[in-house]
Amino acid sequence: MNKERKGFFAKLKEGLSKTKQNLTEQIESVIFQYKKIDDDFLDELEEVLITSDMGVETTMDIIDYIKEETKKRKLEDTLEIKNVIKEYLVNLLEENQEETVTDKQRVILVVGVNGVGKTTSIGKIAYRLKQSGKKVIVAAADTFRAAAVEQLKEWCTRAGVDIIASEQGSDPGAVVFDAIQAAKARKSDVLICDTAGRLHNKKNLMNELSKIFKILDKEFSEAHIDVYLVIDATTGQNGIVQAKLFKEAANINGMILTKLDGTAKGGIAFPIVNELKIPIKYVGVGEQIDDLQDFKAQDFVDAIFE
Ligand SMILES: Nc1nc2c(ncn2[C@@H]2O[C@H](COP(=O)(O)OP(=O)(O)O)[C@@H](O)[C@H]2O)c(=O)[nH]1
Ligand SMILES: [Mg+2]
Repeated sequence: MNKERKGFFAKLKEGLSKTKQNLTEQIESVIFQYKKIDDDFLDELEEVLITSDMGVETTMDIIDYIKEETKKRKLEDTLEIKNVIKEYLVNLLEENQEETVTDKQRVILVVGVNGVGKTTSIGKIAYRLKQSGKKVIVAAADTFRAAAVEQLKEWCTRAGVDIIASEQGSDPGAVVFDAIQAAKARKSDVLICDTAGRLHNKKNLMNELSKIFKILDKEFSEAHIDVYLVIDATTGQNGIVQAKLFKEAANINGMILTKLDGTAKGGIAFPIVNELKIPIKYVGVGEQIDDLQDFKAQDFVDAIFE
């Protein structure tokens, strides 16, 4: 690891220290309690995983994998199981993980319920893209609250990128329309759209998002469009419920997991990816502009398990 990587990893590890306590230390206590890999050990491990944030489905998958690998590799000692679990989790998180490589202009539509960290994450992404030499425009399509536009403006000033905004209560679709025209005229590399997180019900959500998608389709069909869902790690299992709802309402192809700093619930990343089959693209590890990292499966698992 180079120095910068190391700094990122240290930050991630520090943020995930409570998750480590919650998950790894419990797993280790079962491993030390039992010496041999047998049914009693597996039952106990299953219980620990379920009561952590893994959830039933993912726990069953992990236990099945352990059983298979134990047989295949003729494992006997429980001490070997931690690495088997890590291996399973890295593979799980790496599935569908693909970097976006495109020559087209890009659009990132950021969705998620109120308070999860959409606006903050947009500020951080805008900053990162700008730092890497990209021309970025941000669309303030959360027109529901006046404060939302002000907050986004502040982030854009800090990041040094342009923002397209309208007054509170205006049509989010109109803002996106204007932003698309600006993106074309100014030849931006990436247009990032903020959205309101009004999640009364699925129909409502679909209506609001589908308007934006129609405009993108019609006005900017030449662009590469990503839809990233922001999930607040501190909400634990509820994050999975939100993610499922959004997946039904929109073509989500990436997730941003925020507030990993200081929560014990970072393990939620595993069942979310397992149940939704959507890759995590970024993780939020604090409130500062540089507190957003590319998601790296191996680093994430190492930070929790080492
Ligand atoms: N500790 C921490 N706080 C965060 C993170 N991301 C966002 N927040 C905070 O979460 C709150 C809501 O964020 P905001 O971006 O306004 O959420 P939005 O309603 O989805 O746009 C703010 O106080 C942010 O500072 C993160 O990664 N770590
Ligand atoms: Mg917001």
